[in-house]
Amino acid sequence: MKNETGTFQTSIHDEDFLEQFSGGRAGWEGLISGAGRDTEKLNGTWNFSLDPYQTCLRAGWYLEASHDASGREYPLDYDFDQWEPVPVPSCWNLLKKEYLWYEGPAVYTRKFTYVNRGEKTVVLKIGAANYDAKVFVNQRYVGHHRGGSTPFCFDITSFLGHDNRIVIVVDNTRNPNHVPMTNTDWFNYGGLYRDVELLRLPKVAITDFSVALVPDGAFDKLRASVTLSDPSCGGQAVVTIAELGLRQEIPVRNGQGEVTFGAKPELWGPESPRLYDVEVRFGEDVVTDRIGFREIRVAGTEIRLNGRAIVLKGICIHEESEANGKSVTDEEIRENFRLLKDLNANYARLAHYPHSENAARIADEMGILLWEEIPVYWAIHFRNKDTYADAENQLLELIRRDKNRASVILWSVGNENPDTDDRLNFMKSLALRAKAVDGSRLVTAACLVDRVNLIINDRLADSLDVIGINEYYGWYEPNIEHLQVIFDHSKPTKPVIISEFGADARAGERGSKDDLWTEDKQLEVYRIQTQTFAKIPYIKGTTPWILFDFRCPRRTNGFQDFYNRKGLLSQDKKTKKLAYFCMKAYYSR
Ligand code: GCB
Repeated sequence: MKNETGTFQTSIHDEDFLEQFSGGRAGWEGLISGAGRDTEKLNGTWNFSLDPYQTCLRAGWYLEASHDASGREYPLDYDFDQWEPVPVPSCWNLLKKEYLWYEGPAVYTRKFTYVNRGEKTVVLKIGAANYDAKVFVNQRYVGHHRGGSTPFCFDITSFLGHDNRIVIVVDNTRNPNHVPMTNTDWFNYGGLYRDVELLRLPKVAITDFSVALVPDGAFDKLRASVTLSDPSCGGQAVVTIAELGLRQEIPVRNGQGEVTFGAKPELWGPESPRLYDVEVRFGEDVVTDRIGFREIRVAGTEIRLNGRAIVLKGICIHEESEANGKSVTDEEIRENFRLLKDLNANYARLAHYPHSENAARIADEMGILLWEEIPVYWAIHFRNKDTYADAENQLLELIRRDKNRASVILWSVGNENPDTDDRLNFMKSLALRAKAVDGSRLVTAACLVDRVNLIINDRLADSLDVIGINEYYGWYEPNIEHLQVIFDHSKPTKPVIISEFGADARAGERGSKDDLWTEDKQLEVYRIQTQTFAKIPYIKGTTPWILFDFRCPRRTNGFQDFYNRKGLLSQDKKTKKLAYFCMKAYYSR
């Protein structure tokens, strides 16, 4: 470490200080399944400080060097234990009024004791940190992660003692090379906003596994796969599904194993979200999960769930609550899904980035189908290879995390990106990658229409199973009759989902159907949009934008007041706008 001396002069004259933290990047391959493991949460009270000038990293605060080489006590600019106590998980923006708009680095630290209980490996797992996180344990740099919504792991076994200090520098600075880049239509919450936990693992651990129905239309086979922490390891893993009377060996070679075997589970679906207790063992290690078995395929312009054509009656949802920002509670997730069910819907688009892992777990239980997405949003630095690597890593982390969730039927590789060659290459590669690693789901993206020629014509569609279309006819696009023209001009050979449409209305604002920002105008847009969709046979799903109003720095007029007002409900979810009832009636058909 360059900063080891911790002197004033070395730190103020060194503008290359970040180089020392460029190694040790955590990625999807290091992500370890916590399924059913007895994990130890490091949630709770941490000490916290904003650090806008990155002084923790520049001056090496994490080294906790209180004396210089001559033994003199050094005048330190920090005092970890006196810093403000904050809850983890949480978003710092909502902890204090003056933190609301803060974007930049901030430092979290806490102490914890560790006593070995016979495990060989201890892994630190962080559910999400927006956007960049650098981790230090006991004065040593462990590694970093980038990407604001997916989990990551570090093996910290060799860093631990009995008494430990952890320091995590989280930085939510928006950056043109990031995924997403600087401009989005949502609030840039910062912080350690999901669980931080320790996993205790035996010498050889199951790092990843999946058990899924073989998608061949027969509904009589399962495929189980397993990956071990030691790539040289072989032997037999065992998958057990007691309720099906099944115990199946998985031959493992070079740390990997896969087997297909006969089984006739009750199928998972919105009407009967049947989940089975599944256990996978290898040697001393065991993971357990509640897994549903279902098949999702497309046939022509149909989407078929368990062999039957299905219409996806959905709604878009941002991961946000008024009180907790992105650090949503399970109860808040359940509340959203209850509202969705009240709308007669069966499906949600979790926009525009991976939501909490618990969202898909709860959807599994409640029988809700999901579209999950990575934040390849609007303009991205599509030529930049490093940006691609970041996007692909986020995609693979998401797939690895949620691949055992029956509710997840669609992976979306992005939203509303311009149809350029660079974007096509970038997103096509993501779509192919998603298909290659997960053959049991469909791949999609929220595309734009060709608004000049009024036709669905995105070149990315060739690489997708389902075409998502965002359109705002009647709102951004004034002539709502163009919608019908677009559908008449288009002859898609794949299912189309209207992944967004809508209009802003401040709850309680009334007027005529032509008055912007009123519930009446929003209702009118919904009325015409839904009437138009009803006549188009290839539209197999809709997710209006959006369930409830959400914070957005771009929205500054008096009706908006820094909220996007396209919600069917107000931001506190207490007021249902008129359009809510229109959508509810449409979905009851
Ligand atoms: C879109 C974006 C979404 C925005 C929405 C809007 O097309 O995908 O993120 O919030 O429009 O309200 O403009």
